[in-house]
Amino acid sequence: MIVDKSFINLFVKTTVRGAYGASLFRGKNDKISADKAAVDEMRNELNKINMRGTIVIGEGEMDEAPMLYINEKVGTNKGEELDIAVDPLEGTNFTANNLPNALSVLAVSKKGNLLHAPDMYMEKIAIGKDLPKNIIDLDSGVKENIKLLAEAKNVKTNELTACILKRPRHDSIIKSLKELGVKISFITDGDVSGVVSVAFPSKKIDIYLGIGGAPEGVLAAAALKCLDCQMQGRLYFQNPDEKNRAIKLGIKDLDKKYNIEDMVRGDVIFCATGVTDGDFVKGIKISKDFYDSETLVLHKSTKINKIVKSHTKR
Ligand code: VTB
Repeated sequence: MIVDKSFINLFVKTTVRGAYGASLFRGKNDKISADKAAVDEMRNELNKINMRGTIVIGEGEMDEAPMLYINEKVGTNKGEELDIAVDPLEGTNFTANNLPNALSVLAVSKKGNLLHAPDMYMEKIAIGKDLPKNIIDLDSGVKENIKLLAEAKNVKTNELTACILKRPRHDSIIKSLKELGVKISFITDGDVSGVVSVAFPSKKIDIYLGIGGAPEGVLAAAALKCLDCQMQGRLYFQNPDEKNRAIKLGIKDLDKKYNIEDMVRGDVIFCATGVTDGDFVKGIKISKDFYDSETLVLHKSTKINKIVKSHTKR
């Protein structure tokens, strides 16, 4: 992927505009309008960029999403062929209720390099950087993973903290964590942010565990790739129909455990702009004529890892 700073900035602008659009609906109890505003803004920006882009993770399949649907072409149709994963509003509930951690998120790679994850669940496990390779494995079970992580960090299991989405489907994971005395940091939504928190020691999250959206899994994998962390994901099917959908989307091995390299090959850019204030970035601040934004920007090959602030005319 041929990338320079000004090219990356075009994608930053895309999530900034997405976040700004959604921010107009904070606390209005209207998830649909908030999401639509983010989608409209993001699509408008993407279509200004000189690229031959394809949405590979988006708002849904063509028949169910009018915009930013899977396989939609974006950009000016000049330039490099790129694959784009978007979650224009990650945390529609957060936005509707004006709660922390709503983000507008995007990842970009060379064509063919992002897993085309269907819109269904994925089991996820993720840990931070500088740890022995392959110590986590979805098949090892929670207790084994925690014990190996504690050993690698040279701490007791009750000194570790796990982040997990608060859902009844996670009861058995939670039980195992409690038996080992692991501290639990629950989130109510937004597992892109949850997974990415393993990368930043200041967040004090040693491991992310649990089942969330597969598209969100690929976006988080893009971020963790830039931050040299480890993650594994596996599609989690709720019924035979979901299996058929995955097969139709070209997935051959339904039980495959995807490591980061299997979800995101080669170079990748990741941008996440705050809609509401959150763990990584502040939300959009609107004044009379301007708005301020904060975006977490990551780029694998140039090791960019920074918060970009903008002050833009409305
Ligand atoms: C997941 C998670 C997302 O919504 O998709 C979740 O990955 C939906 O899960 O980050 P449930 O079906 O259990 O509600 C988010 O939390 C927000 O989009």
